Amino acid sequence: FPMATPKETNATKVPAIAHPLAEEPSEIASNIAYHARYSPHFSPLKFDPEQAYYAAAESVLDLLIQRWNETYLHFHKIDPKQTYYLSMEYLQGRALTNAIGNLGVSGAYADALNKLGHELEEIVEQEKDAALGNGGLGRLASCFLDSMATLNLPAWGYGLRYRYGLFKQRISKEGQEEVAEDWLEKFSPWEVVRHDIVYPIRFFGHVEISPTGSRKWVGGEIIQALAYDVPIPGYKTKNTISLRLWEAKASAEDFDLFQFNEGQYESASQLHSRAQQICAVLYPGDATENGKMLRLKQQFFLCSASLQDIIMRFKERRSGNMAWKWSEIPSKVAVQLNDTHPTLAIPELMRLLMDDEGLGWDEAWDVTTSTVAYTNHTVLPEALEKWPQAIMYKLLPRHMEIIEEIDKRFMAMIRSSLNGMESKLPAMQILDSSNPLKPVVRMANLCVVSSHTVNGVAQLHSDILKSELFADYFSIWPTKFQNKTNGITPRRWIRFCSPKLSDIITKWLKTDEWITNLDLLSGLRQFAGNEELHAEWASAKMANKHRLAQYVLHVTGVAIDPDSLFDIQVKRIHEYKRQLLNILGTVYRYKKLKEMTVEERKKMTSRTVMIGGKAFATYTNAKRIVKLVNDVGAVVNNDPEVNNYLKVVFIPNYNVSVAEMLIPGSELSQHISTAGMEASGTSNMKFSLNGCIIIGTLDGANVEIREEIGEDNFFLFGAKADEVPGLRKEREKGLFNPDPRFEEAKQFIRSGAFGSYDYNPLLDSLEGDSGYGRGDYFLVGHDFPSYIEAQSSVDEAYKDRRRWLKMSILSTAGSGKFSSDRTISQYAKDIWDITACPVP
Ligand code: B1H
Repeated sequence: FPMATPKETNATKVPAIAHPLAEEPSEIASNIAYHARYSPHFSPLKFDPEQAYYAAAESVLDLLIQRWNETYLHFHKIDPKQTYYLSMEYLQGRALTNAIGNLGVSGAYADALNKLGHELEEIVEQEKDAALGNGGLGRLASCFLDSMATLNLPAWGYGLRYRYGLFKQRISKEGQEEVAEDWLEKFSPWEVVRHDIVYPIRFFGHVEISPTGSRKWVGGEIIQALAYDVPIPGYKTKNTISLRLWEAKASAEDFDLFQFNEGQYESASQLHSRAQQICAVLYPGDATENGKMLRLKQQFFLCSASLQDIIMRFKERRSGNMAWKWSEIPSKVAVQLNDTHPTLAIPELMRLLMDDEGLGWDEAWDVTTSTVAYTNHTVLPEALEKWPQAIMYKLLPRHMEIIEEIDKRFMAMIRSSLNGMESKLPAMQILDSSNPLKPVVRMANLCVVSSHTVNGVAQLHSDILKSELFADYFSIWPTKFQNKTNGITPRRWIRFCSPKLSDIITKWLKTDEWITNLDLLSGLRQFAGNEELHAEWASAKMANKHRLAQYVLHVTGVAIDPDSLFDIQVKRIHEYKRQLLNILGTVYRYKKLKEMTVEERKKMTSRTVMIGGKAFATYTNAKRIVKLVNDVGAVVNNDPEVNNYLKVVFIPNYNVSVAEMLIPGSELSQHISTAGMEASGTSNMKFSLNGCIIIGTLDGANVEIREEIGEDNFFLFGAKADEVPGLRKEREKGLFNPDPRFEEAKQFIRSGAFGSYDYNPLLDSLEGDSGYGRGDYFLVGHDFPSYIEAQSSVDEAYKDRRRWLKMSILSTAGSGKFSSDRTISQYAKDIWDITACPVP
């Protein structure tokens, strides 16, 4: 083990005993040194932080594999009913801190790395985020896995192993630029390839009818799905479950050696490159015909591979028992669809049961509908998937037959048994051929018709599903609809990202059980006015603010003052989330500051406004908003007259790791979507849990957060969901009178105060006739005055330090409901009917 620096010397001194289950620092250090030496990924010439990270991660994987195997042997033996969570997205973020934290070996790892001349804090920074998701929906799936493991539930996640996950965001003079993020550049130490788990996935082809009338899908092309498993350790339990990610491969037989030898290299490996495309990127743009086909291929690839795997496991566990029946599937298997993206699981399960296993329609339908459940995550019309029938016929001819049959039988059922529903049929049908030029399949309708349970992700959202989006279905199947308010894992989102605050909570509650029983946080309420707690709370917050300020300086070059109010809005950039309301309010604040005398200014609360988030690459207005925030920041931060009172920072490349830095240092956070449009939101829960006060609308989970923490501890403004349609109508009739402050803010931007970029198209979307994307569809103008007033109340409240600290403590104290442990327990009981299966 050649040496080059003093750090390396330390590593070389440690004997490589490598007991794989070591949990003592010196043994762990040996294991890390062992991996640094014998893992073939790096030359053994150096032991720099990067190599130390990989070696440490591999040594953690040793610990996990042991638990993983025990978990699966145990599940195999007990054969409990098991849940399979199907999702096109997982936003896992980094794994090292989480893994050693859940295993309870963080301290031992810090010591071990010290012995090797490294700091744990520096080592964990080496890891790239696994960003196989876009935003809230993907992060929810990851929080759910953490809770399933922690609750010892027999469950698996299924997803795709994208080569390139969510893009990296760079900010230039032009605004946002997207760069491919190579999370697998070196390799990921957290995945294990399962060379023996491979399934064939067919695309295109045709349906063949046998003389007996049975149907079979044949021909087309076949791509292989290869399993990669990522271990998901539970907190303080042996149970370690699996996130199985599929990769697409062509087989060797599909490589045409003859053509290759003829020099036709591209056509020789055609299927190989087509296979490679499937998992190349997360959510490729679907504006083009090619893009649509690829996205649909991805969806089917996930569904088919996962269901073949599920059925294989079901059969495997029944081997030796000749008397088993297919009708037992629903008592052993629950499949949860994370939005409509994996809808094809429904016709694929039907196909596998009928065409491969020989079941009749009725039996296959009973099994399918008793197995599959669907979660809806949005009511935005543009996000409700509608696939052109023409593309579906081409790619999945047998599945289209099955979907047609489901649709036909559903309509017949309505016609024969339910009077007065006829008129509703066109909207309820799965196949929508109302536009003969472009008939489509409505995936949400297929899900509702074929699932035993449909749920929304916050109470308000679930109510909207019942009263609007799925009202007709609700009238015939009232018991099918449920609410499961989202949650977040307290491990990642407070215990590991804010250890100082966590220690204080443990000290005052005299137990750390709150980490797995978050309702215990309510025990902090009795101390909300306690001065000693206030001092400790304030000091932890201040330390987190300092850490955040350093980070901001590092990534943006802007120095921010930890004594100012840290006001944060981070989430995907979207017009309905109304970052534009935030920045218009900030522009208004800036203008007022400019107009003040020095004396007046001195009375103002100093603020640092931070906004971060990625805009979809082709979403023009979202990109204009990113540019505007950056332009406003450039002017305000360099204005010596006011920059002690206001800074505006765009946080680049917002992702899970950045969130873990921002949220603990936040004091005010903005969740200000137009009421009725944000299904739930989950960052609101993370901020609140970390003692951050919310300014927000009555939308999504905000409603429930406000209920839990008390209305005095929440800065509310804006129209309510049931007022929104009326307000849009009024506007249509020309009855809307804009507040002069709103006009002033827009005019200030139009005047060129923030540079010469043409912001008129963006601001014009807030004016004129109503309609989606114009006429201020998102009601920024309507809510602006109440927003500005709520912000003034924030300024006043922040001046009263004791009041603010009390609100902060009460926010944390009231966040118990929003643990994903609570959410997952409810899914397990009310939808999946599964129970814990702890490894002894
Ligand atoms: C949510 C999505 C989504 N809802 C389409 N819908 C996508 C839709 O790639 N696509 O095509 C990707 C994602 N994401 C979010 O889900 C909601 O907006 C949040 O309010 C909610 O908290 C989150 C989790 O339920």
